[in-house]
Amino acid sequence: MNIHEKYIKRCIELAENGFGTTYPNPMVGSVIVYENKIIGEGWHKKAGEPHAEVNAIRSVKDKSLLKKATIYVSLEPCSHFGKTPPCCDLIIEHQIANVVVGTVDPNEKVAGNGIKKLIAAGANVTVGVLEKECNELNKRFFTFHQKKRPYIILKWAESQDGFLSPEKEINKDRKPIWITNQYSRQLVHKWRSEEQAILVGTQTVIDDNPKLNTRDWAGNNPVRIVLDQHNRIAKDSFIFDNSVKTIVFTKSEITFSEENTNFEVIDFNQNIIPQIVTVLYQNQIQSVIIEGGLQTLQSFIDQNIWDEARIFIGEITFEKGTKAPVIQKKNTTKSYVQSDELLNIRNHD
Ligand code: AOF
Ligand code: ZN
Repeated sequence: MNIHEKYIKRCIELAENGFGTTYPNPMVGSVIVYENKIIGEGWHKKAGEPHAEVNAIRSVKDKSLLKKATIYVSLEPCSHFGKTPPCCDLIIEHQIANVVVGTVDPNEKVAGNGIKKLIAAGANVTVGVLEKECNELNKRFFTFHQKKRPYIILKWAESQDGFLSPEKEINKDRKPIWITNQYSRQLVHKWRSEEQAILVGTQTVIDDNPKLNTRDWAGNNPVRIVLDQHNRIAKDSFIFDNSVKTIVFTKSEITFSEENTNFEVIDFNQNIIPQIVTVLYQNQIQSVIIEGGLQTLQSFIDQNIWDEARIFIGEITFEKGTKAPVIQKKNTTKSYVQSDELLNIRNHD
């Protein structure tokens, strides 16, 4: 690891302090170095509040050192007036000699303009240090701006022999059978709290009546997205309990009582998967976790509209039943997290 990488790595560490609080902004960290010593640090804490570079510059005690210093930022300094003024202007105002940038900002309002502005002002600018790591840090923000859709995580649990659920005769009372344990359940609630939306298909709601909230983890509930093409879901299901904002895609006229104010009903199109991701994009939703069932998961896989799959593999065997979704795709990487119970697949398209 060279010197630049060392300090950008520190920027990433600082940026991570903002996990969960910066939305819709990205997590960004910045350090200021003079004669190989860090003289200032900062990170972006919350949208509307100062950006990382501003906090880093403010933290430097002797501002006269800035002219000879290097500012490191995990994301290109912004060039636009958003909720806060451009970071570029502040860097130029303090005449900071060197700027090292992790990765270019995918936001159309910036997208290279920050770098151009700094170069035009005479700064010595280096771009693309630990670029992959800096992109990974804000995978949701990057996907949202580059692909004009949310970052999509598919999640399911399958038996040792590859089934989502056992055959109906075996499971006569149709109660959900737990493939995973209480710890994985808590982990799933943590995952839910990290994404802005959660989506399930009709059959999953009919079979499991899920709450789709984060009751086992301290964190925000994601917006619930439900597919109910033919209005088959009972109105007394938990997902219609008005406790969390819920978006329903349906072809039928669904009416809710006046107290049910937390709903949005959207016309179900023929081309439902692209429609969902467009609607989520229009709602400024940067990420979604999809928790079943088979048809819903497989549709996203078949249309190659997904970014990550998290698959629990239980010890139980079912022998017969509903087969788990299948991912047959070249451009992916597979890794097992904590032994062989959790498989993570990343889609690199
Ligand atoms: C930076 N440093 O720490 C962050 C940046 O509305 P604003 O003013 O907060 O601007 C938000 C946009 O600024 C955001 O979409 C992203 O492009 C950039 N975020 N830029 O120089 C930071 N958080
Ligand atoms: Zn900025």
